[in-house]
Parts: sequence; C-alpha cells; structure tokens
Amino acid sequence: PDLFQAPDYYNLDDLLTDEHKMVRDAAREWVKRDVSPIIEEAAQDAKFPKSIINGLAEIGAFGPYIPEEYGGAGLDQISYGLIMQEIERGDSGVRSTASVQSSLVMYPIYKYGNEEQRKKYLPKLASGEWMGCFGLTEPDHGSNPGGMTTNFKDKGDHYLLNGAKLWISNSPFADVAVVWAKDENDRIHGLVVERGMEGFSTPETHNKWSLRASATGELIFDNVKVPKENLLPNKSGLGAPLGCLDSARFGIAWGTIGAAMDCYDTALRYAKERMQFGKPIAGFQLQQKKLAEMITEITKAQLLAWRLGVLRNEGKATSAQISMAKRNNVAMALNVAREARQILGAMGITGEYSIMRHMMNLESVITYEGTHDIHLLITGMDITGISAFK
Ligand code: TGC
Ligand code: FAD
Repeated sequence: PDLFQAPDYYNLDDLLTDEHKMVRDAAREWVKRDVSPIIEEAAQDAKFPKSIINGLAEIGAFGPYIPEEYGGAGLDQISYGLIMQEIERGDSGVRSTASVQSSLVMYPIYKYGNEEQRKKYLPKLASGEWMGCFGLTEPDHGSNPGGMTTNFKDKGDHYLLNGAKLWISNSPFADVAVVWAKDENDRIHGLVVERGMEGFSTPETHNKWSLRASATGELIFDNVKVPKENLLPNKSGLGAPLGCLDSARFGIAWGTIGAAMDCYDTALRYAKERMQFGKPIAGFQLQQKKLAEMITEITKAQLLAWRLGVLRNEGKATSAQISMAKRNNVAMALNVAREARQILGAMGITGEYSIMRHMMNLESVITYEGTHDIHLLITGMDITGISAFK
C-alpha cells in the first residue's frame, strides 16, 4: 500500500504549476509517512489522532488560501484542492478536520471578522495551537439551517446565547467554535464561542460507523455570556454560513478524488495479483469493467475539480457550480469504493486494506455539507429558476 500511484489518465499534471506539484507532493509524503500507518487503528478505536495536528499545520492544511500575514499558507485554490485530495487519500475524517479548521473556522473569521479578531485567532488556528469547530446544524434543522432556533439576546455589555448544535466535527476538543445564531430580529450572525465560557459544553457523539477517526459532538449553550467583541461584524444572514460552505464543499470535491484514487489503486493492484481459475482476476471482463469505469469516473471528477479551481482562482465560480462538483465527486468516490471493495472479495471487508474505511467514511461525506439530494435541488433551482425548498 505504501507504493501509492495516483492515476493521471488525462495528463492533468501538465496543467499544474511547479508550486502545485510541490505542495501536493509534500502533502502526499506526509500522509504516507504520518497518517496511513496510524489511521486504521485510530478509526477502529474511534479516536481522533491528535498527533497529526502539527503535521497538518506544516503541510499548509490549516488555511491554505488564508494570507501569510495571518499565518495561512497564501496558496491558490488548486493547491488547496490538491492538499485536500492528498489528505482524503489517507482518510476523510482527517480531511474533515482540515476542512472545518480552514473553511469553516478560519475563513469566516478572515472574511467576516474585524482586524482584532483576525489577529487574535487566525495565527493560532493556522499553527494548530487552537482547534476550531463550526456550529450550524441543529437537532431539528439540518438541511434547512435557516430554521435554526439557537439565539442570542443583547444584555448591554454582552450577549446571552442559548440553544444547541448537533453533528459538529471537532467539537469535543475544539478550543473555539464559530456558532451561527439568531438575534432578537431573527437575523443570523456568527459568534466565536470559546471553551471555558460558563454554560458552554461539547458532549461527544459515540457509536458512529463512519468517520470514526474524526471526533463529532454537540455544542450546548445554556445562558452563555459571549463578549460583544466575539460577534463577527462584517456579514449576517443565512448567506454568511452558506458562503463558508462554498469553500468547504469545493475542498470536498477535490478531497473525495483522493479517497477514490486510493480505492482504485488498491483494487487495481490486488486484481493483478489475485489468482483465481488459473489467472489474475484482472483478466476477467467483469473486473475490467469495474476498473475501467472507476478510472473513467475519477478522470471526469478530476476535470470538474480542476476547472472549478480555475474558476475560483478567477473569482468566477458560482455556488451552484460548487454544488454540482461536490455532489458528483462524492457519489463518484462512494461508487468507486463500493466496487473496489467487491474486487477484493473477503479481504475487502478487513482493515488490512483502506477501502472499507473509505466507503464507510464517504457515507458521512455524502450527507454533510449539504446532502446528495439538496445539491441536486440546488442545480434544479439554478437551471429552472424555481426553488424546490420554498
Ligand atoms: P436561500 O433562500 O436559497 O438562501 C438564503 C440566502 O443565502 C444566499 N445563499 C448563499 N450565499 C453564499 N453561498 C451559498 N452557497 C449560498 N446559497 C444561498 C442566498 O442568496 C440568500 O441570500 P439573501 O441575501 O437573499 O438572503 O435559502 P434556503 O433557506 O431556501 O436554503 C437553501 C439551501 C437548502 C440550499 C441551504 O440552506 C443549504 O445549503 N442546506 C444544506 C445545509 C448544509 O449544507 N449544512 C452543512 C452544515 S456544516 C457541515 O456539514 C460541516 S461537515 C464538515 C466536515 O466535517 O468536513
Ligand atoms: P435532514 O435534513 O433531516 O435530511 C434527511 C433526508 O431528507 C436526507 O436524505 C435529505 O436529503 C432529505 N431532505 C431534506 N430536505 C429535503 C428536501 N427539501 N427535498 C428532498 N429531500 C430532502 N454540521 C455542522 O453544522 N457542522 C459540522 O461540523 C458538521 N459535521 C458533521 C459530521 C458528520 C459525521 C455528519 C454525519 C454530519 C455533520 N454535520 C455538521 C451535519 C450535516 O451537515 C447534516 O447532517 C446535513 O446537513 C443533513 O442534515 P440532517 O442530518 O438533519 O438531515
């Protein structure tokens, strides 16, 4: 497994700059050295491996596109995508941690925060000294976050925050939480809530069969006094959290290619070595069909992600374009994982190979950051001009 070959069937490397390749190769090396050897056990034990936080910071996974003056890596969108691809080749849960830290915590502080907030939080988040989480989903409001009931009241010198968030990645160990809540006029704002504030707790959600190496939990606010300077002042309304999701969904569109590549690479090598009926199973037409369809779908997903990266570098990508890529590429990776698992026969269900772990992880990825259905309806809304949600 340590001889991972990234498929590049359409010579996409020709479209990458030297910097892109350098950033990708550094991330690939790190994943091979520091993630792959420990991740299976972490997933089996359902423990987030904190030992990888420093490495994630070193490869630029915390704030790849946040300017260097705030501790970010100052890279472009394609480098960001390539880092996510390499991390998710290791594990979707590790990529989740990086996605949340970068796109859902650092991005809103950078984009919607003031200068003091940027200086206070971003460098520590970029170095991994502080870890963050993003609280949008509630027990009764998942696909429809606009219906949230978490709220805060102006108490003169502070805000009083009440409510609860569920399914929050990184919550059990996060130092800071970017929390979306309604003010007294039902307007949504982002607030930075810090661990240690009275009335704030983060119980962990156990018994997941998916993303087991990523910690997931609740955020509970019981009359939490939040200092007024912790409100993100520069954007409000549902568009504020959704704007962060655009960035995270773009990262997922790239990341899932990594998971698919790892499944394909593993299945191809296994099929060439595994003998049945006197020949390698790769010689049977049914197995070739699976492998040929995998590489076709991976290649299409790579093209989608690369073009979207160019559009984002030019500031021209629409939210609907991002939805299409997130939806397509996650489903692609999940299908590749399911087919690859079959190629390995019984071996495919064990932790000796990464495929079953990828497959189970991708069941979360197809649900979070907007479900497969919701992204289809976003495309439907975009092409017809009629919202299926209203
Ligand atoms: P709608 O009326 O369409 O929009 C409300 C306002 O938001 C604006 N907007 C966006 N702005 C920026 N980026 C986007 N992608 C945007 N989409 C919409 C829109 O223009 C409007 O602005 P304004 O100024 O007119 O008010 O809202 P709706 O209530 O009808 O809902 C639309 C819907 C269903 C598409 C949306 O709510 C949605 O995307 N639902 C899915 C929820 C979701 O993705 N949750 C993710 C939670 S975080 C997470 O899962 C992290 S997992 C992390 C990990 O571990 O990697
Ligand atoms: P629901 O909204 O209840 O949907 C259930 C089903 O109904 C889905 O199949 C959906 O597609 C379908 N459905 C809903 N509405 C419609 C409609 N209008 N038309 C047709 N079908 C519809 N959230 C955060 O805020 N922060 C996080 O860090 C975070 N991390 C997560 C980590 C994990 C491991 C998981 C599993 C989830 C995480 N989430 C997080 C939550 C995630 O974003 C939500 O689970 C997701 O948005 C879906 O919400 P729901 O689970 O409540 O499903």
